[in-house]
Amino acid sequence: MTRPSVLALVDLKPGEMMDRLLADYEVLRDIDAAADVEVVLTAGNLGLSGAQIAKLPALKLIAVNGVGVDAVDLTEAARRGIAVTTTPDVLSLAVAEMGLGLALACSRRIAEGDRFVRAGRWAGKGKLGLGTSMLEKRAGILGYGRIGRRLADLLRGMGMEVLYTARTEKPYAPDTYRADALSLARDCDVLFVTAAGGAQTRELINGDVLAALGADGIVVNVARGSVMDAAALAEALSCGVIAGAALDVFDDEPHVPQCLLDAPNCVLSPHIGSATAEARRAMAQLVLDNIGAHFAGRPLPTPYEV
Ligand code: 8YV
Repeated sequence: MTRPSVLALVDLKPGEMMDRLLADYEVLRDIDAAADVEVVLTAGNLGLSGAQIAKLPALKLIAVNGVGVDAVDLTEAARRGIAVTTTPDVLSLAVAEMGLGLALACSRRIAEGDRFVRAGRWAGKGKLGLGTSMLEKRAGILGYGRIGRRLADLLRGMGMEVLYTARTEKPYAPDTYRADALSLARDCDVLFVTAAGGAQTRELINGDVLAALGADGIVVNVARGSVMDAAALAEALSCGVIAGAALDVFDDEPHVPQCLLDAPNCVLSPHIGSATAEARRAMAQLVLDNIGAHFAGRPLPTPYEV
């Protein structure tokens, strides 16, 4: 019996989840040799462009291993009647946890302290400056979706006052609403970016927002690099407009702009927000469930709906 074909632009992790894909499907890797393929597997930060969709005339399903669809040409997918699925909820805790870890790494100088010890500066009687206590500060969440709310739960549970901004105020939210990024930044000390990427949020964190965050403020981005004006951020760090930044995502990954590599008090990580064995296994399971449902003619478990 011939197995259905899937074009995999990325691997599922851990390896045994990829083995399951390979066991059930004919896995193709070359988009230029996949004209008959109905399903493509891609990542949130990789997506599928209009030019790629045009190479796949038989395409019926874009299965995203992630929650971001900003890199998928949704207009073209809708025009062609191509379904898009994502992996919501199962990665929220991992990404929220990463935001928390990055904020602590920056405010408590953990990453800097690691470099300090390894460089022999502790042994050489050097001094690492004082950190600040994040948990005694107010948190601001920009983007109050699944990940933002999960992060808010963690921060509130640790005793922080939490404020948020989103397109609209959420009824029954346990946290305090601010109408926009500027007023949120003005009223918080640690600003967490969890908003979806795309045109609507492009460079929402600009020089004005960073100035409003203030000289003791820290910004943490676990969402998309596009939400941040990287040049304005580097400038704000260099001039002491804000105290620090911790970034897991960048505009042109895996390339990190030199200005951020050079910026002081800037903790960098290689887009690993959802990269826990637990989250990635659950994400892969949802991908397999969606692909399986497509070929069985069943409703897709987690379709992305605009
Ligand atoms: C992943 C992401 O790094 O969910 C997203 O949109 O960017 C991340 O969770 C990516 O999708 C890798 O699979």
